[in-house]
Amino acid sequence: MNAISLKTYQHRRSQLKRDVGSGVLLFLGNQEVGMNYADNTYRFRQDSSFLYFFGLDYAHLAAVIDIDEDREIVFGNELTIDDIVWTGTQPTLHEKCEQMGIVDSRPMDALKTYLDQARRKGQTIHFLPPYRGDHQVWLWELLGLNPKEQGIQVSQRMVKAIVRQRIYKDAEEIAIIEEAVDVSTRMHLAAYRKVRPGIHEAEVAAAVEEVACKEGNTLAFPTIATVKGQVLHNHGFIHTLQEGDIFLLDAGAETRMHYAGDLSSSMPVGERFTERQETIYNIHLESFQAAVDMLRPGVPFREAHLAAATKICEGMKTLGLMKGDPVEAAHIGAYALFFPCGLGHMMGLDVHNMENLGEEYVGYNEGEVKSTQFGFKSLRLARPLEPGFVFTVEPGIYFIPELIDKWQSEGQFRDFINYDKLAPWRNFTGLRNELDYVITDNGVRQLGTIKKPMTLAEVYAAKEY
Ligand SMILES: [Mn+2]
Repeated sequence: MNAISLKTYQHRRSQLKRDVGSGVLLFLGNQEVGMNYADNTYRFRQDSSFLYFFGLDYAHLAAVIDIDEDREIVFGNELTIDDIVWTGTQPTLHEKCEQMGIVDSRPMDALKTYLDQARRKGQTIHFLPPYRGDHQVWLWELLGLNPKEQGIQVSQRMVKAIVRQRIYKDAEEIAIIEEAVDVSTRMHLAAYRKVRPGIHEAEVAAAVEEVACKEGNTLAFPTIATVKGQVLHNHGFIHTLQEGDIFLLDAGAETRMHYAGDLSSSMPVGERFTERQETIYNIHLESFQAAVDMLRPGVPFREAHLAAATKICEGMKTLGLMKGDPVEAAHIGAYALFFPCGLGHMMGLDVHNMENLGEEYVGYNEGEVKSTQFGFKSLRLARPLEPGFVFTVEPGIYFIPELIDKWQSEGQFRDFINYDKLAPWRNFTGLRNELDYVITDNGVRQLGTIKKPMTLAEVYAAKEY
């Protein structure tokens, strides 16, 4: 298993101190969270920025980097005998911190005192946007800010400095991400073997998740395993697979180091796709390739998105479902009837990397405003690509009956969409593939050492029908 070296953690903290320049950086670690009662908790997941800078994968910790005093302090409590009886023992707080190159550890009670003193000295307390209720309450206790005020008081300086670091993946991180992608690919290969008429979506999901779980990984996000792929986040597992259906899987592993893989596959439930399904699948593959052909340093990801959207419009035009100039149809947003989401997103410690810090800081250049138009508003990544960026590419083609009806009744993009030709396609459902990439100094590299089926021939060969 690849890991991150102590030197890297120390370097990350030093760079952050230099970049923010002054004040006190407050990091709240995650807590155990009750699912239906306090002692029955969700799987513990440490906050990703906490992991990135401190590497401590334990609940109930906080950390402070006091830039003005040049101090790094971790706050936490030692286990009580009750904790040890129920959950076993752990290294002491001091031992945990020493492994991460931090010599100063203090009881959790001392955190508020430390922050109060810092504020009395006139130091700025920088903190990140809270995404959990318990962090909002904690910030209220520590800083006296009620949750409504917290959003405005979030430190943009700290957010931007963290994004500036976490957005570039170094060789250590890429090696771990590649492990996650390989596990994810094997999860998908299990689905190609499992999918057939008569079995249930839940059986495929179980086969997929087994691959991740039996090697000690977890899931990077809830699995999508469905024959209703037009519902973009379909987590229900309620259908039985039937001959003629398209099965869509979107699933990925999170390694023990908490880096994510994220892949999607579409396959026939039967031996082969129907002719119509093959046609749409191939239009989708062309759009995928058009996007990948754009990927290199300096090219805005928005351009790759538009290249994929243009190919979809071209394909729809050959089927008579669209008309007019495909380039224009893509640029004004008519493509979004069939491709209502973005082409991809940053990936790292989070499957949508750093989305908690604010999508506009991660996926967009400073000063660049995200569109509010349907389709473009779901483009999570738009900025020019740089070496070290790790992200997904996942164009799809979906027929969403409710969306078709809405656009038709509103007369949206009537010059580009042949609504009268869409009736026979309403129940087509949807399909996508998704792969993960890293931008290199002069191009792009697909992540993973195992091939995921993409072409029709590869898809059919991967099925054990
Ligand atoms: Mn994705």
